[in-house]
Amino acid sequence: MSHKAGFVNIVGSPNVGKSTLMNQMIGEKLSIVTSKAQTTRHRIHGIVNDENYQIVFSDTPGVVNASYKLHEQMMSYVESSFKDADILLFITDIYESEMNHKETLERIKKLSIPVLTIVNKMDLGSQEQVEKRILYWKEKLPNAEVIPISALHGFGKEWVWQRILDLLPKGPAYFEKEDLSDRPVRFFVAEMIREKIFLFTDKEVPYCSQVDVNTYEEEENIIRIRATIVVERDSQKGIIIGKGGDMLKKIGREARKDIENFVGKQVFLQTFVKVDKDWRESEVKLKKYGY
Ligand SMILES: Nc1nc2c(ncn2[C@@H]2O[C@H](COP(=O)(O)OP(=O)(O)O)[C@@H](O)[C@H]2O)c(=O)[nH]1
Ligand SMILES: [Mg+2]
Repeated sequence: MSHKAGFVNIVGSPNVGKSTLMNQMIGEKLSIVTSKAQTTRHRIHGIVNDENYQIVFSDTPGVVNASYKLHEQMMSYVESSFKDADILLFITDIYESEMNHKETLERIKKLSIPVLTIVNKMDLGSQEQVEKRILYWKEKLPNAEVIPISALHGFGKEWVWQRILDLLPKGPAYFEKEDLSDRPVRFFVAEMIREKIFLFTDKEVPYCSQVDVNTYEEEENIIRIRATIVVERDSQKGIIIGKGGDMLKKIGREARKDIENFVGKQVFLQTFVKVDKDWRESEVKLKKYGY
């Protein structure tokens, strides 16, 4: 059998389970997952290697109508994801009755590559409910194959996997076969801290936060990391720090556990908080923070 390789790109509305599915497919937590919409801000590649194939998954931010500069940047990642896909996984869930973002739907209709419509969170619905969604999407996107799954529980994963392998184009690998991602460890460290901010704080705070890894020093038995949480206002800084520093300690403690799991080594994590007024609105600042 000749070698297969290709880009499998995941798109869909916010909160339908794109990151959960990507983590399931690569068997490693690369993309952060929370119950809040718009957790994912970048395109994140996760690579699965086998002797006979290489699949480059890419998770994207949910499609939204852009209301500020960071959104525009996030949507451009989604756009690029349409362009280089060999297979598109369009994810929806049993609750999404209609696609809010019409342009994305139109865009998918015009694609000439294979599209799989994945109806996620089937564990939360009755069989009737799931069947209704399947019929709906078959009608909306007649060229796409519809697959019901539960990404959280791994149900239907093998089906998706088999279809991807069937549809993957023949070709040589794009990345080294040892690679798991094209992103450096520092990126994932920042993402794991950002996930805790999403989990533990509310309202606008997570959306106005950004994490910068300032130093990452690997010693024989320990990795020393200094990271700065950047927010937009003093009031948000107060919330991130919390009473007597409690919140910042909690974010740091929980993030450190995840980072230690990820790097397989003891970690010493120091976190700081800084205000950078309206960073989400400034092109220069977005660039500086890696968007
Ligand atoms: N019950 C259930 N929850 C799920 C499933 N897939 C994802 N979720 C949850 O839905 C929320 C959003 O998931 P996430 O992967 O971050 O969605 P994304 O915004 O599309 O990347 C999280 O709380 C997940 O745990 C599923 O199959 N069943
Ligand atoms: Mg996500």
